Amino acid sequence: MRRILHIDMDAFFAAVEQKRHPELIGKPVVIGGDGDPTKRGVVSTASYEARKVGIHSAMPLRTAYKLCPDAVFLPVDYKEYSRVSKIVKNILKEISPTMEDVGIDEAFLDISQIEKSSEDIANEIKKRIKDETGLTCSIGIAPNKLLAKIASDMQKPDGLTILTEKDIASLIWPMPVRKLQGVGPKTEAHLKGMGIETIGELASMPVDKLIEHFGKSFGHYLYEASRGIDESPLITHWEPKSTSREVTFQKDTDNWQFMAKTLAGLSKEIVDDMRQTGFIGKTVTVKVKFHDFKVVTRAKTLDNYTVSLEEIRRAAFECFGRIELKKKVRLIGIRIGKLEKMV
Ligand code: TTP
Ligand code: MG
Repeated sequence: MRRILHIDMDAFFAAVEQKRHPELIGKPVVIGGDGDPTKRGVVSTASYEARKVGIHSAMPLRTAYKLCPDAVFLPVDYKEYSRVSKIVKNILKEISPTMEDVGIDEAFLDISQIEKSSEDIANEIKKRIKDETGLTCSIGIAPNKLLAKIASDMQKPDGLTILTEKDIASLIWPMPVRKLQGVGPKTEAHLKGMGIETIGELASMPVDKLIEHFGKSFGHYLYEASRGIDESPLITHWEPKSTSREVTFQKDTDNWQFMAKTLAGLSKEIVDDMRQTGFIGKTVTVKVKFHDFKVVTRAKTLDNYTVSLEEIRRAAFECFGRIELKKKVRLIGIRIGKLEKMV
């Protein structure tokens, strides 16, 4: 039985600021733009005190200012948040080397092999993070990534939620469909049109019907996800049998054609590279890092090993198409995994 842990730091940017400026503890703190709420820009995050009056991520700073003129507004200091993030990731890697880094304040950890209870492992992580950074986090533990991520969000802040398959009907099914990874506003609206609002209602749909509405791949995904089924592996960055290329844009972009052109270029580079070194590969992974450093990856396993530019590019675009581009993009990358030496 797999045991997957998902960890997400609480009000991350705001908590880091409150830690280094203790006079801000207990106060409404809003992080965003260059910290001037009269200028354009959006809220990156807000302390829980500021959330009480309705301030949230992505809200214009000016709106936040209207809601709470007394809040402390601070600029985003990615350098400091990345420094703290590294400390957290190093603690996690010491607990288990199988870690998937999902962004500045999030990660998955495979703890299946550790001979301690889930609760003990979570408490050890919480204590070490608290000791070394002064911050709190929320942890979810479940048989797979899909459920672990939902679990970590269930009792924020400083939460610990352990889910088993038995909890799916009672705890997951009453939740809105949006809680499922990959279900964004568009899918939510489409499902609503079909009379489906909760994960349980989604689970009552026959797979054929979902495929009819959402295509084979996503329809099948929804069918399984609504049942809490997810066999996706952790994508660790030290996988030796892979090759990757990525590009950080000079300016964050929402230009689809520009991103597509970049992805096509990266596919070509990676295929040239594989041909030169004599490798063939079977899985294609596309990674997108958004302006807020959140990372989304989508992978496709091909039916056969290949070094065909056309097959690899097609798979890359299929993966790219499954990523919801609702925020500006900072980086795009491609990786070919399961490499084999050509004989
Ligand atoms: P989140 O984990 O989504 O938010 P959070 O850690 O601030 O709060 P929570 O306790 O609910 O987890 O995002 C992590 C950091 O990423 C957040 O502190 C700031 C940044 N971020 C943005 O810059 N813009 C955004 O729209 C979001 C959602 C996050
Ligand atoms: Mg967080």
